[in-house]
Amino acid sequence: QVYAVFGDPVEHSLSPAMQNAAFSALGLSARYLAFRVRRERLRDGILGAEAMHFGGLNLTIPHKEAALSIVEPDENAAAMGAVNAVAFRDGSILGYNTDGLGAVRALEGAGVRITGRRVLVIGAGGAGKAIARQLAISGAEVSIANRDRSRAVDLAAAVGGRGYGLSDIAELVPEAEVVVNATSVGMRAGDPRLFDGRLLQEGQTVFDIVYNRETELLKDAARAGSVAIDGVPMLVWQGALSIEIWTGRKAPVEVMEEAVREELRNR
Ligand code: SKM
Repeated sequence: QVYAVFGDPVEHSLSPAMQNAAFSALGLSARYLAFRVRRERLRDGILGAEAMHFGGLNLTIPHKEAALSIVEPDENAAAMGAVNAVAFRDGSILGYNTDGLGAVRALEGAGVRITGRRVLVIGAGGAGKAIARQLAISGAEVSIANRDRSRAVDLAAAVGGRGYGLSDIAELVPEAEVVVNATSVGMRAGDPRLFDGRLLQEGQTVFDIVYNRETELLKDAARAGSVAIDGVPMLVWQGALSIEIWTGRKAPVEVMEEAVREELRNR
């Protein structure tokens, strides 16, 4: 059985290393590959994969939103406006979003209780949308801060939270119990800080979706004595939930996390 991630660019994807490790651990004879699929060929790619009886797909940048009009999204993916997992079932092409739940599982895995917690999500793009919605479903009190304030306000209205601009961040951070960076700020060395690290306090949890390096935000969090969670567990959990959708098997998350960290060390 063949599985794949479609993206453009896609060379950076850690999914092949992670998912192939998972399939081996599960004893499945399956292969997971990365394909560069151009934006305008997404439909061809998905239909081709279906024609060739692929087991399933993940979608990453820039395909998650466009896929909504190609596959049948479930309610969750439709509400998040993004599909990152595709399954082929009895002639139907089904779309799911495992990013939001992946983030929640990452937090829970680190021992963070979500229900009733004040959570600040920074960023209202694709990841921010999925994470904010899933946190709200899990019972968090969600605030969203975004450079374009109107996007934060729209997302907050959709999930039942509050929306702010980035200028409010200095007041929001100290009040939050959990701070989530759902932007790509920090992916590149030399990126500016999202906010002054001295605003963080002991007892807070900081979750940064960036997984390729230790960001300034995570360093600030460690200095402040708060719990710091990088983006690897979310990547692992979105992949694990994808495997569960495709195969009905429980995914070996520890093996997957080790495969991702090993791959990152070798890059
Ligand atoms: O949502 C995930 C996607 O399923 C796979 C991925 C990757 O391979 O880099 C990243 C995220 O967008």
